[in-house]
Amino acid sequence: MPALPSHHLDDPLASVREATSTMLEQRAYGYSLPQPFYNDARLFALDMQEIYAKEWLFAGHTCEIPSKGNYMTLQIGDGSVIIVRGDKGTIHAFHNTCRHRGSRLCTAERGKVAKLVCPYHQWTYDLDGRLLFAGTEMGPDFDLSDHGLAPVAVRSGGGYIFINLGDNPAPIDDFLVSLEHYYEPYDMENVKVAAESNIIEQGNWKLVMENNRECYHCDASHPELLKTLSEFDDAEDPRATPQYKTFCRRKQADWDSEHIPWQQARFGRRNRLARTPLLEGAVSMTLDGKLACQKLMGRMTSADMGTLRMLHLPNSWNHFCGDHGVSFRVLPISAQETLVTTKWLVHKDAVEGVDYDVERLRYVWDATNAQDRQLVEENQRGVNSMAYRPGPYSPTYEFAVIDFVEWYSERMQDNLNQNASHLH
Ligand code: 3BY
Ligand code: FES
Ligand code: FE
Repeated sequence: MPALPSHHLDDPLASVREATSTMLEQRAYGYSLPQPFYNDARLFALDMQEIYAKEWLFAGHTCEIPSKGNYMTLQIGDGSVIIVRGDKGTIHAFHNTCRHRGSRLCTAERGKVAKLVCPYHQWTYDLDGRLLFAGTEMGPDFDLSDHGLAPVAVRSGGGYIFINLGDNPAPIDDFLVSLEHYYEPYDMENVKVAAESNIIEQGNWKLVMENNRECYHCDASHPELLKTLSEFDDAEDPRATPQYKTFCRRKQADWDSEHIPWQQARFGRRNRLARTPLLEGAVSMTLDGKLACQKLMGRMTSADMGTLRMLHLPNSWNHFCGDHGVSFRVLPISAQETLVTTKWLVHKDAVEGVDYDVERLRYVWDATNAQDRQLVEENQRGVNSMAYRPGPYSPTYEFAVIDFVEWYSERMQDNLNQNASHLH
């Protein structure tokens, strides 16, 4: 049998890396990606290695693990990750795999524990990942300190928890400082998740993100959302009319008087923060534009806060009104399956049935998610056609999709090159 070139033995994805790098070099700016980026299982494996295992990911909110021992888990590709609150409020993250024979430690999506105890043979870890106990049968040379849980980098800001599975995470500090600033009015330690939805869309995660980055499709597909949301992202939008700009300036002056941040902040193409007005007369993303929750968030004194939009590539977008916030988290499952988790947040003292009605709170984004899911799934089915070719994005309606594809291509290419320089 002829020997395989050695690099193929080391790395089953070696040929995919080369092909992907070449496709990215040759791709046309402003066009959708070549077909394998959306439907190929090997390219999906590369996405998981080079993007999801190396870039900062939005994982969840600090309010979901309010006190010591509270944990949550999430699935990133083949691996599960535990995020747990330890001593003095510190947040730790670990790969959810026991150092004995690899069993998953935490099997639930969330819970509260005193210690992390493996369900298989009861090896017991402290909340900071140190192995405390492994029975009496591991032999004389066994050293507990060699068998702590594998850590995952974790940072938080403005109530948002981010994790990074890589060995060498890029700095994220500037963005976290900004998150603190923009979310300060919401007092994110005193909010709660009032509702959550988990949808599995039959589409590649990049189609999910691309769909979110444009409102070209909104007019035809999102009647509920467009009752309150302007198709213009903000006053800088190329389509913003003079009237809209004047309207923005009036709102911005109101927000300034309350010290509510609204200015657009960007961190490369990865993050964007900006507060933009809702349609005139609307104060919340509901069908009638009236409040969904009577108790406002944080230190808000007026409901008329527009929406604070927060983007985090590769996997989150967010809208925060004065009375409630909505966060979205995108986790790929396979080349053509993606989990989209939506969480509706309100003041932690808001009372269900008194201050808010869950059905009303979630109505608009449930409807919008269902519509987007259909769009993404039809996009995927069409992209799978033998006749699919990359198509042009609109420079005025889809500039943010271009930004996403540019971010993705650059991160993929950079991370591939870093691997190459490690190997040689
Ligand atoms: O999430 C947003 O901001 C909207 C909803 C639909 C399209 N997108 C730009
Ligand atoms: Fe965890 Fe054995 S696999 S204790
Ligand atoms: Fe949409």
